[in-house]
Amino acid sequence: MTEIPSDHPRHDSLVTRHRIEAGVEKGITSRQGLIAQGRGEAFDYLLGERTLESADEAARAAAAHLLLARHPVVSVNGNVAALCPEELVELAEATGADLEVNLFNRTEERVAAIADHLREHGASEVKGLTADARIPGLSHERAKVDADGIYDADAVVVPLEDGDRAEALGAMGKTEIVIDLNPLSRSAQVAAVPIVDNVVRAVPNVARHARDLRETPREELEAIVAAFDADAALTHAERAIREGAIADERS
Ligand code: PTJ
Repeated sequence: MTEIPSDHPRHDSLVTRHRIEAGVEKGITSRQGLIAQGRGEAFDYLLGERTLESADEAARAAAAHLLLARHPVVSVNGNVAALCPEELVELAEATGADLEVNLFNRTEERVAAIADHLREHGASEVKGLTADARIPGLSHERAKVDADGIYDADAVVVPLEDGDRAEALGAMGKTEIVIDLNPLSRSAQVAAVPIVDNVVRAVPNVARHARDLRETPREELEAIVAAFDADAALTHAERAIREGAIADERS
C-alpha cells in the first residue's frame, strides 16, 4: 500500500479506500463492496466528511437503545469488517452486544474469513457461522442468521444494510439502528435510529456514548430514546447534503 502523507487533504478518505481494497484482497469484502464504498464516499464528501450534530444525537440514542436491550447484536458485513474491525469489537464490549457476521452476498468462505479477521482484532466470540435460523420473507442466502444471535435479538445495529433485509428485521419487531451515509436509502428510512454518518466515525461514536451512559438509570436512557426523532435526523442530514455546510451551521 502506498504511504499516504498525513497532511494530504483527503487522507482519511484515501485510508478508508485502501482498507476496502485490502478487504477484497483478504477475501473479506465482496467486489460489490467496492461499488458501495464509492457510493458512500460521494455522500460523505457532500457531508463534509464530518459527523453532523443530528448524527451524533442518533449515535447517543443508539447507545441508549443498546444499553436498554435484552439482547443487542451488531451485524457485520464485508465492508464494515474491513473498515473498522477493532472499533466493532469495542462497540460490542461497551454495549454487551454480540457480533454476528451477516452477509448480503453470503459465502461460507467469506463468513469464516470475516470471523477470523474479527478475532484477530480482539473479538472473543463471533456469531453467524451456524446460520440455523431464517429471517421470514427473504430469499434464502440473505435470510440466514443464528438462532441465538440476530434471530433472538431485540436490538440490531445494521451498518450499510440492504433495504429489504432492514425492512424484514423491522417486521420481526426488532429495534433497528442503521448506519448509512445515504439518508434516502430504504434502510435508513425504516430504521428506528438512522445514523447518517460514515461507519468509521459512527461505530466508535456509538461506543463512546455507550461508555458515557453506562451508569445512567434506565428511566433516563428511556427518556433519551423517546426524545430522539428519526424523521428530523433524516431531514437534517438531507438538508446538509443538499445545501452544504452553511445550512448545517445555520440549523
Ligand atoms: O458484505 P456483503 O455481502 O454483506 O455486502 C455488503 C454491501 C455493502 C456490498 C451490500 O450490502 C450492498 O450492496 O450495499 P448497497 O446496496 O450498495 O448499499 C450500501 C449503502 O451503504 C449505500 O447507501 C452507501 O451510501 C452506504 N455506505 C457505503 N459506504 C459507507 C456507507 N455508509 C456508511 N459508511 C460507509 N463507509
